[in-house]
Amino acid sequence: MIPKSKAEGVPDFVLLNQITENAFIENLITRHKTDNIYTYIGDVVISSNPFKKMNIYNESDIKNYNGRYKYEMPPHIYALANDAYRSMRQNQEKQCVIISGESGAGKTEASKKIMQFLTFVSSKSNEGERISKMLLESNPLLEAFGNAKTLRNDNSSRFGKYMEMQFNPVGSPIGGKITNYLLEKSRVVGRANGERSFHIFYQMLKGLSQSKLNELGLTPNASSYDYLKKSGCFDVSTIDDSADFKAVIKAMETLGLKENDQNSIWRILSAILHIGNISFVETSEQKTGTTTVRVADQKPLAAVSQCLKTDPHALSMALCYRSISTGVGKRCSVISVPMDVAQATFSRDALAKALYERLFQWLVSKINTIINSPEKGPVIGILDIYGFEVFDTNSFEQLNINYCNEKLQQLFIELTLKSEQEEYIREGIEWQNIDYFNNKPICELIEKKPMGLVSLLDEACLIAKSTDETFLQSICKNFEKNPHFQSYQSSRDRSIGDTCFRMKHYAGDVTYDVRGFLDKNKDTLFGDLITCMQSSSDSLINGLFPPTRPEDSKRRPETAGSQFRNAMNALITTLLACSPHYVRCIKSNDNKQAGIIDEERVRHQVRYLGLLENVRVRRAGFANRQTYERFATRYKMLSKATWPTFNGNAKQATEAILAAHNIKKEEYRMGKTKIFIRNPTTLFYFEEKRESEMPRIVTLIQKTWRGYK
Ligand code: AD9
Ligand code: MG
Repeated sequence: MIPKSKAEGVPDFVLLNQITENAFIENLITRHKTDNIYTYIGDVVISSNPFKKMNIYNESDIKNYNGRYKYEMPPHIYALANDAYRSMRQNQEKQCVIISGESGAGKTEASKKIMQFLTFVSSKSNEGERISKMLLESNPLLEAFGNAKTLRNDNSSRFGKYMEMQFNPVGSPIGGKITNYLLEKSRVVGRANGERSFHIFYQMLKGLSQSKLNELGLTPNASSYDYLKKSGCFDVSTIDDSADFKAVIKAMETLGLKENDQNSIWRILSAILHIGNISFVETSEQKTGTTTVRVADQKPLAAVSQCLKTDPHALSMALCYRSISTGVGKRCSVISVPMDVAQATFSRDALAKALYERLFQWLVSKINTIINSPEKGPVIGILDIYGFEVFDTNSFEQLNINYCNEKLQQLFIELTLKSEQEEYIREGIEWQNIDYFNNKPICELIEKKPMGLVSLLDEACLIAKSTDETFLQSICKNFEKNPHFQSYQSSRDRSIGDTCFRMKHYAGDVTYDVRGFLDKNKDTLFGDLITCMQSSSDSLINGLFPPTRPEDSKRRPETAGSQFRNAMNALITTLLACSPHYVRCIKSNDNKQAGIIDEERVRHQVRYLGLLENVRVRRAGFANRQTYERFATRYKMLSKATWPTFNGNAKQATEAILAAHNIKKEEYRMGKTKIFIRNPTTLFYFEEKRESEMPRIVTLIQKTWRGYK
């Protein structure tokens, strides 16, 4: 590691004189203040958000880090990207980069820097460059549709993303695949004051030409649309919507999204804005004495129909009435039941959310068909999710987001704190146990079957009489004794409202309001609206609402909560099949301010991320371990005792190689099946020796071969 002056702190927390929380935080603050935003804990990169442009991401920086060993250069996210790339090529193994941290800590920025590095160093051919461009361009496109300004972050990811970059065996990019996780679609119809809907709405209003806007029945004024007006935030000082719109168009062009598709996209987005302007009024039919609702103003309804290419009368009927089947078999008949204003408004919002969510899914699938490669090869996956978040009011969406963060923390614990220690014990290495907070019980509280929170919510959704309140009663009863769960009844804490429960998450307490939980979990879109969308003459739009397959019509659709739980578990399985690399992002302050690092906020994050425990395990432990077979095979040519032939087993060969190079005993331990190396420098030493010996060995082999002839 490059020695650093004391003024800049130590580049790896393992090098601290004393492993205390104060020393850790002091070092982090010193480094942040001297613009050293990256620091290691062994292989883990700790990144503190500078909230200002840093002059460390230039082409020359990429070149400097390309192919170098970590210890040769100051800490950088490029060094981690370089390690992932090298490991992938060397071992032909899948790699993944797991980026975690709370909302606004810098995950999305980190993921983009990693992609920038990987595409730059790997694109050596025209084809490689073409693929790289497409992979990079998927970012602005998906950010426009999937990110939004929240109170925590001006560019907050409202969906989770796992981007796999595919390479061929020589390390050239051949394609990619994006897996997306639960989009916070409720944002389309409403959000907290001071927040915005998804960027693309504002970009479109600012970026489309006046004639195009006229064609779509739009005005450039965002405040004309109820869905946008609600939260009272239109412009954001750090965002240039017009410039971003241009970037979106460029991305669409690079990815080959045809004008046809682009037009359908603008029409769907415009339709959503018009849908929000539809309101309903009650009308009483004097003859029959029944009360029905009708659309109050035909103008937005006509605009929606025009954009979606559907019949306005059919749309109006689908919004105001609901078809219900009665009877069974031959006696089955369908009756049309009028809705009340609240039901019609609910159903209207469900349509807007469904259109947006399905459009987003279509976009991801479209990008995937464009970038996917049928060729098989090693991949590097980059995980960029929504960070842990707490607002004044937290709902179903926050529960899912925070559950996702719990799962990633659990993975980190499993892989770095728990399994590392367990492996020492299994291999018979002397070890002093290091304690850490394990968040597994919190994950179980949410996901366990059949009595976890998600299952209880599903159960409530199945019972016709259930309400959000009865669901709350049910969880309060079931989790009464759970130390990670609190309600007003169990704690008598008045700060937990009557419609709320509190979870003690690894990253802090969050109070969730259950109002809307059942509806959000059921995620119903009435059949009449689906039929109406299927009748659209636009193939992109009707394609978003495929006919129900006969085998699915009998099954209950999976709830949003279950879907997310299953997707999270599938994600963990995917990540476990890769060699992991970690970036842990720290939010330096809550005001998005450059030059400020808030000690208390940082202390809180250092605690809940378990960073000190990470340093302790790392420092007391061994940086590298590998099986004797792998070590001996890789370095056998570095000792006369083992090259060209050796008669013992792999463990004996390993010992012989270490002895030949006078590696001190405290530098390594011999386990039952693996060698444990304390310092990465020892491994680098062998790697460098191997590299310099290679030409000689190759010549030797070639000579021998000629000899046979
Ligand atoms: V969320 O969970 O999606 O709400 P992220 O993704 O963790 O969150 P993001 O990467 O979007 O946060 O970073 C927030 C803001 O911090 C960015 O918009 C930048 O203004 C700022 N930031 C983050 N990382 C860097 C950096 N390396 N250099 C400069 C940065 N600014
Ligand atoms: Mg993000």
